[in-house]
Amino acid sequence: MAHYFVGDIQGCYDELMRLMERVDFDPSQDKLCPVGDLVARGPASDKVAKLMLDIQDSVLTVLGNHDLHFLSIFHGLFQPKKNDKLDALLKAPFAEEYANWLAQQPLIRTFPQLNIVMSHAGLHPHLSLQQHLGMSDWVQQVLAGGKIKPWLKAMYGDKVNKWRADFSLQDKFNFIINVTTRMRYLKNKGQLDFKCKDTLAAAPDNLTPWFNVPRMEDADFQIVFGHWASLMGCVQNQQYMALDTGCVWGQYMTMYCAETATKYQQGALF
Ligand SMILES: [Mn+2]
Repeated sequence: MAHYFVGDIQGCYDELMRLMERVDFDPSQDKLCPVGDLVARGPASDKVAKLMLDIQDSVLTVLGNHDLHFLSIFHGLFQPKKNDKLDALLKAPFAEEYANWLAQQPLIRTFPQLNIVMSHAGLHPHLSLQQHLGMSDWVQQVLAGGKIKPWLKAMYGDKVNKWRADFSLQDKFNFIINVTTRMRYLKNKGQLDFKCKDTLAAAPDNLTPWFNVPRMEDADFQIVFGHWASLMGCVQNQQYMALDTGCVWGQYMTMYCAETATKYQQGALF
């Protein structure tokens, strides 16, 4: 039995299948742990969604920004854009089942036996794991509770960029979602920057990648995350494991077996 963490899939079904074949993935024993952004932009979001439903007892995922965006479109808050390439999934007979399954998924998952915490974008260095989990557990209950439309509708925007003790409920909801699904760079007081997606070398001086800001908490777990394709896996160490290697942008998909610390790559060049 092994846990296979995998970077942003974004509808890249073929690469995912080839990786699962390479590791001889066995849904009766193994766990597939995608870092979120399962669908959107890639060629076969419908096939990825169907696969997740088919093997859902073996899937441990977290929500990414594109997953939340799919839920917003599914619930009628936005029209899908052409480049989202979500039409086939939205028209599929299992679209509602998929949306319901997705709405049950958490923003953060912990794997105590592996000493791993997984979040699509990461964890804010100024907050403890317990603070993160308190908020993300609550958001999971809200999303799974059925009345998600007003929360999703008020989720969009860049206003909530910094932790405050006196948050309204909606601001708390937006903050933890911004941290766990959108964060890349932080400004010097820990405010989230929502614009810069650059490589570390190209970033302006006033921005620091969230994982280079010292963590407030003296934690010994590894954070597994995706979301940041331009990192191209350059941050893979005992503390931080960045798995988005831009498969949907013509690069490759990365799978990481935690038990053996082995990485597998699949894409145009492999
Ligand atoms: Mn993302």
